Parts: sequence; C-alpha cells; structure tokens
Amino acid sequence: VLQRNGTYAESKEPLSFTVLEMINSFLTASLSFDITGYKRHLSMRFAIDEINNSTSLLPGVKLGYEIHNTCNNPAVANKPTMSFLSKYPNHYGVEVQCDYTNYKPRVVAVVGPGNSELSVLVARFLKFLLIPEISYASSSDKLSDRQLYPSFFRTVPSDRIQADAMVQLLSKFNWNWVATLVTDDEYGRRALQIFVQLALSKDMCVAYEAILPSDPEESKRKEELSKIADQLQTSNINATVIFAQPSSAEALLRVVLSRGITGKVWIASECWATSPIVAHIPNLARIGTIIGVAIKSGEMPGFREYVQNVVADPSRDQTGSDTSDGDEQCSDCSSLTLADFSTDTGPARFYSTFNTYKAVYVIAHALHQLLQCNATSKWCNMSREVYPWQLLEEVARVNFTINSHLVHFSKSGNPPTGYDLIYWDATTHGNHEFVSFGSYHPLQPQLNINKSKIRWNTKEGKPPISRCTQECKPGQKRWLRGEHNCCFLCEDCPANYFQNKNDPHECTPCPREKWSPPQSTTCYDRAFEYLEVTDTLPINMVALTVLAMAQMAVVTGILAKHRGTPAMRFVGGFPTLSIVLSSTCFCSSFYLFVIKPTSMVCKLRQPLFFFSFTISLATLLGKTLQSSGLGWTLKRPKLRKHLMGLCILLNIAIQGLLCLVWYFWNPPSLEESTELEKTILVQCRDSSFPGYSSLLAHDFGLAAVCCLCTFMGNNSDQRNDKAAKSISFAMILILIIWTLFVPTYATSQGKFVSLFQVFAGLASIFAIFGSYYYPVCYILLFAPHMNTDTHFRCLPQNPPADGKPDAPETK
Ligand SMILES: *[C@@H]1O[C@H](CO)[C@@H](O)[C@H](O)[C@H]1NC(C)=O
Ligand SMILES: *[C@@H]1O[C@H](CO)[C@@H](O)[C@H](O)[C@H]1NC(C)=O
Ligand SMILES: *[C@@H]1O[C@H](CO)[C@@H](O)[C@H](O)[C@H]1NC(C)=O
Ligand SMILES: *[C@@H]1O[C@H](CO)[C@@H](O)[C@H](O)[C@H]1NC(C)=O
Ligand SMILES: CC(=O)N[C@H]1CO[C@H](CO)[C@@H](O)[C@@H]1O
Repeated sequence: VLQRNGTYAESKEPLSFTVLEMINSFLTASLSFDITGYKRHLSMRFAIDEINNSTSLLPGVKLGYEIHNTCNNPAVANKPTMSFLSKYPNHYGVEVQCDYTNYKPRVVAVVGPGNSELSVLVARFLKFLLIPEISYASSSDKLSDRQLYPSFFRTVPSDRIQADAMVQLLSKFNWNWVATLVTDDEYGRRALQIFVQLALSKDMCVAYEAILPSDPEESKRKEELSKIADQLQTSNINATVIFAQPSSAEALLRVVLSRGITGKVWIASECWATSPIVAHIPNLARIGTIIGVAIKSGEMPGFREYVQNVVADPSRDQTGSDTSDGDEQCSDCSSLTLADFSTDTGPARFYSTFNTYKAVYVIAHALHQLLQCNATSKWCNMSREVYPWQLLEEVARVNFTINSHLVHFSKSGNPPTGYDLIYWDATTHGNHEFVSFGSYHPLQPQLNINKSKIRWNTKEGKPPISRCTQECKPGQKRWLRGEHNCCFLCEDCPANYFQNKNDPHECTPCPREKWSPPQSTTCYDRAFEYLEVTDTLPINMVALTVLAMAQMAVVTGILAKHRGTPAMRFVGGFPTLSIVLSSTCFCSSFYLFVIKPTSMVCKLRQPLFFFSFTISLATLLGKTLQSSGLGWTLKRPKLRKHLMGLCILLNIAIQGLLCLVWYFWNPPSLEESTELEKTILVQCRDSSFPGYSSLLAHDFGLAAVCCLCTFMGNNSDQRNDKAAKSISFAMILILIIWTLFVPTYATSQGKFVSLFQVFAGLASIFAIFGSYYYPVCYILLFAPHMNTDTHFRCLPQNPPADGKPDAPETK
C-alpha cells in the first residue's frame, strides 16, 4: 500500500515520511493471516491520522507512509529497504557521492520491523544514511550496540532487561533449578545467552536448555519436541522459561499437554506472553501455571471505533491505494470481521499495537522539533530541508508523554519501559484471561508483585518448588555437590566462625575481639576479663598476705626482744634479717599478681617474686651449709665465714642470668587471649621456656639441695639437728607445695591462674616461718627454761676471729 506525501501535502514543501511495517499475513510456517500484524498496521494508520488531524503537533504538516510486508523473510525485507535509500520511488540504487550530508533519500524515517533478525538486517542498510529506524517489537540485546546500529531505536525494552525481570521473578518464588527453551533464531539464542549468564550470577542453575526445533517437516518437529518434553519430565524440573515465538511455544505446549505433564510452572517471554494462539489451546491449564512478562502497554482512546469503522467498510481501507507499482494487496484484510478483533480482551488488548503507535509519535515529535513548529502560532518552518541525520539527532532527544506514558531513549536507544507480570487465569470457557500480578521497571531494583493474585494449578494450590536442594539454615555453609551451584549439602559453621550472606560457601572467622556460637550468622563482642583487686579471691589473697606480713613482724619483734639469748644465736642475726627483708619483698610482689595486669606489671612481677624467694632459700641453704657437716668439712674458715653471703650472691647471679636470657629471648608480656568463649582474657603471658620454668626450676633445685644438705649434715654430724630438722621440714613443705603447684598451674586457664602462684608463695612463707621460727618463738615465750645452749647446740652466727669453731664437740 503506497501513499505518497504529495497527495496530502498542504505545504509547498513536500514532506516525506515512510514507515516500514510488518504484516505477518504470510507466515512462513502456517501461511496463515496474522491478525497481530494487521492490528499494528491499523494502529500506525490511526496514529498518522491523529497527527494529521492535530493542530498542535506538526500543525499544517501532513505525513505520508508506505507499508511493506516482510513475510518474516530477510530476502523479502531487503527489497523495500534498498528502495528507501534511493531518491526516487521504485528505484533501488544510491547515486555515488563523496559527501552524503545533503543527500535526501525518499524516506526520512522507518518504523519496524518487529523481528530482531530483520531489524539487524534493515539497520545495517539504514545506518549508511543515518535514517532513524524505530522498531516496535525487536528486543534483541544485540541492537543496543551503538557502534553497529547507530540509527536504531525501539519502543520495547531489550531482552537483557527481560532476562533480568525473569531472573528476579524466579528468585521471588525461590526457583533456582530451571529449564530454558528458546526458539532457533536471533531472539532465542541471544536471550538464552543473556539469561543463563544472569541466572548464574544470581546463583541459579539452568539445569536443562534446549533449542526448539524449527524443522519445516511436521512429524520430525513433533518427534524432537517429544524428546524435549520427556527430558523436562524426567529431570524433575518444575519451572521452565520459554523464550519463543508464539508458534513455537504453541507447538511445544501442545506436545507437553499430550504427554500428560502436570503441575509445573511455565514462564513466558514477552513474545508469547499474551499470544492468543497459545491461550486458545484447549485444556492448557492442565500443564500447570503459566506466568509471563508482557511489555507495558497503554490505552489508545478512539482506536476501537477506528477499527470498527475500518471493518465496517473494508473498501474504505483500500481507497487511495496505489498498486500500480506492483506492491501486493492485502487480500485477507477485506474479509475481516469485528469478531476477529474481539478475541483479545483484558489489559493485554493493545500490547503490541501501542508500541507501534508510540513509534509513530516519536517520529512526529522529532520532526516537530526539527521544523521548529510552534503549537500556539500553528506554524512550522516549511522551507527547511529535512535530512535523515538531522532527524536522527532529534529522535535521540525526544522526551514527551503520550497517554500518560513517558517516551524518551537511553544512549543505546532503549526506552524507559518495563514489563507487566501476568498470570494466565483459565476462564470457564477454556480460554485464558491475562491477570497482571505485578510489574517490573528497569530503573527500580525490585519487582513489585502480589503473589496472592495467582491461582496455582497444582494439587495443593501452592506454588511448586523447583530447587535442586533445600536452602541451608542460617549459619550453615554449602558444600557443593557436583557441577551446579544449586546442589549442595549443608554444614554448620563452627564456633567463632560465622556465615556471611555474601559468601554462602565459606564460614568466615570472627575478628579477634568477637566471638560466635556454632551455626551463627553474626559475631558478638567479647567482654574483657581480667583480675581486679576488688574481686573476692584477690581480696582474700591480699588479706592472707597481710596476715603473713603481720606474723613476720610479730616474729621479728619477739626475736629482737630476746636478742643475745642462745635461741637468738640459733636463728638470729644476718640470716633472719635477710629472710625477713626478702620475705617482705616477696609478699609485696604478690600485689602485682592480684591487680589488673598491665605490660609493666607483667614485666616486673616475676623477677620480683623469684629474686626475693631465691634470697630466702639461698639464705637457708647458706645457713644449712654453714651449720651442717658439709660446711664444717670446708677447712677454710674464711670461706666458711662468708659462705652464706657467697651462697646468696651466687644464686642471685644464677637467677639474674636466667632472667636476662628470659627477657632477651621472650620476655613476659601482656596478652589478650581469646581462648575462652565470649571473653577476651587480659593476662600476663609468662613464656615458660626458657624463662618461667628455669627460674622455677632453680628455686626448686635450691630447696631440694637445701633439704638434701640437712640430711647429709645429719649423717656426718649429730649436732645442729634442731636447725637442720626445722630447715628440712620447711624445705620438704616447699617442695611439696611447688610440686603440687606445677601441674595445677600448667593445666589451668582463666584470670585466676596467677593467684595459684600467690598461694604457693604464701604457703612457702608460712612453711619457712612455721617450721623455722615458730618453735623458737614458742620456746622464747612459753618455755624460757629451754632457752639454753644445751637445747640449741648451735653454732654461733659469727665465728670467733681465730676461725676456731666455738661450739666444742663435747657440748
Ligand atoms: C481526523 O479528522 C477527521 C475530520 O476532522 C475525523 O473524521 C477523523 O476521525 C479524525 N481522525 C482521527 C484519527 O482523529
Ligand atoms: C523529560 O522531561 C521532563 C520534564 O518535562 C524531565 O523532568 C525529564 O528529566 C526529561 N527526561 C529526560 C531523559 O531528559
Ligand atoms: C494482592 O491481591 C489480593 C487479591 O487480589 C488483594 O486482596 C490484596 O489486597 C493485594 N495486596 C496488595 C498489597 O496489593
Ligand atoms: C517438583 O515438584 C515435585 C512435586 O511437587 C517435587 O516432588 C519435586 O521435588 C520438585 N522438583 C524440584 C527440582 O524441586
Ligand atoms: C496518510 C494519512 O492518513 N493522512 C491523513 C492526514 O489527515 C487527513 C485529514 O486531515 C486524512 O484525511 C488523511 O487520511
């Protein structure tokens, strides 16, 4: 149908506007008349009539158009496309020029075609002269490429957006084990590729994918479809996404129905989501529930009446047609009745037609801008030459609203259009009604759906489940089973690990200052735990220490009062002073074990503790050596005189050396230990090797040697057995105390551990004073008659200057 601008132009300057329109009246598969294509044709004519009538849009300018049938065949679509480029009608060439800036082809813009494969072909030709092409149905993502298709626009969203909508829809219903079937063309293959990619990124698995056969031979096609249906049934997949042309979808679903597959969900791509030929399959509801994404549509007020007029008077439709140039007539059009248009009811009525209508308006608005038209003064700049590349710039810039639908294009030529999510509700007379249960907008991150609007065709009336394995519980990680991401086993995260939502396959360790129970999704803050003087146990320890110091003071007092007596000669003098001083120091060091540890406290407390303890022990050892036979056997009086001092110095030196090694190697430090659940234990870490244990071993050895010496002394000499007995008793007690201490200390944990050491220290003090000084004090206080040299048979502390032992053997 060709109508040239000249017929309508009221302006002097003839304006040409040509539209390529696809009428699928000769579908290759069935060779049947396609009403959808015809409706698009009518909606375009309707739009042009409206624009021609309008006094505000393009006032005084009349648009003309051409409509060509592409027959869904690239070879057919080629011919008119070539002719668009030429300057004259029925001419198929472009004259050679060096510069096509001022080249004016026969048409300024093209609408269509609907098929993505044809759009790619046409766009490649039109790109040459930058003629704007606006498709109303080509959704292939390939066409978003601005480098390859600089003059292509469309009024439907691209398949990438559709795939995103589908993936979101699947995840809303928790389906991640899906099958994907596509048609064997540009649309299907491209959609499959994008969908699989997107689904994978959202942790979904396309468990089965197949290309629907396009074999022209009916029986072969049926056979292949049966195989696909069998696969779907055996693989137990309950959600199937189908990107297909309506005819392919129809053929497949008929086979599925005949195979008795029930209770599944079928997700329709925009291409067949509102297709009457699929909706008319009898008993289709048996296969399960069909939901789909449908391109958002709008109302076209007056279109119904327009269609009625056309149908009522088919001859009118043919008027003005100029068939002299050999274009074919629409033979089926005249035999249409209104009933052919009444089949599509519901909101999907104008799904495909509205986008054609919009495309025409885009061109009108662009032209309006280009001609500097003014709606109020009803004037357009008619003298202006219109070149396609100029129009292209305006098309890219359009921004208007039509029947409350916003129309503009993104940089890649895509509209801001989303989808309606529709559900096929089976009506009583075997037909389907398309019920919208939600919508998708590319600029909104979330689907907006109302699940309760869907009636599920399953046994329980609930949405079917399509998952390889059930979701793990919170706090569990996934162990993948096989190659698919969706098939896994679940395992609890251990304590102090948590399950991070972003990484379902791993348990993430909690940071040091946090803790978590097993199977947790978060970490909790740990409480700090440390010893404080005000706790019950430390307070008790402090009280005991005060008691120990008090008894030391009392003992010292009693001894001082009775100085000069034989008993005093037995215990008094330098050894007592040394022991009292070092024990005071020892007791003071306990304080550092009961307060809140700091780095300084940790560094100070052990040397203080061990040095003072060593001095006490060394003093007693010196005393033992001096008074025992061993000391006696040393025939050098000078040496014997300084034996005690030497013994103390030697042991301090050894201790100092060990301490140096310790502090050089691995000094004690403040540690925030997280070994206990829920808390951070602040305590001193006394590295056991070579530090703590060697110091302890040294003191232990000192006590042991001392103990041994008292016995050896006894063997060689019967004198001084009182002192020797006292000392050996004290040493045995000390050995027992520290022998018990070591395993207790080594196996205990917690803030109270350092109190063990205090306790052992206190016990040692009481052992020394109890065994060594208490008997003497008892005699001084309660049995003064025993305070004689005979009783003590001791050596004086300060031997006479001549070096002779002043305790005669006969005594
Ligand atoms: C255009 O105007 C004519 C007469 O003014 C009217 O009959 C026709 O319905 C109008 N067409 C449209 C599409 O508005
Ligand atoms: C379209 O125009 C409206 C106002 O008329 C404006 O708010 C909007 O941002 C424009 N959109 C684009 C893409 O330019
Ligand atoms: C969802 O649909 C049901 C049934 O049509 C309706 O009763 C309900 O109000 C809807 N909910 C929302 C949030 O729109
Ligand atoms: C599909 O549905 C059936 C019946 O409800 C169920 O047994 C099966 O586990 C489902 N398949 C998947 C993969 O979830
Ligand atoms: C091509 C086309 O539909 N042209 C229309 C332009 O407007 C006049 C009325 O103003 C119509 O009669 C034409 O059909």
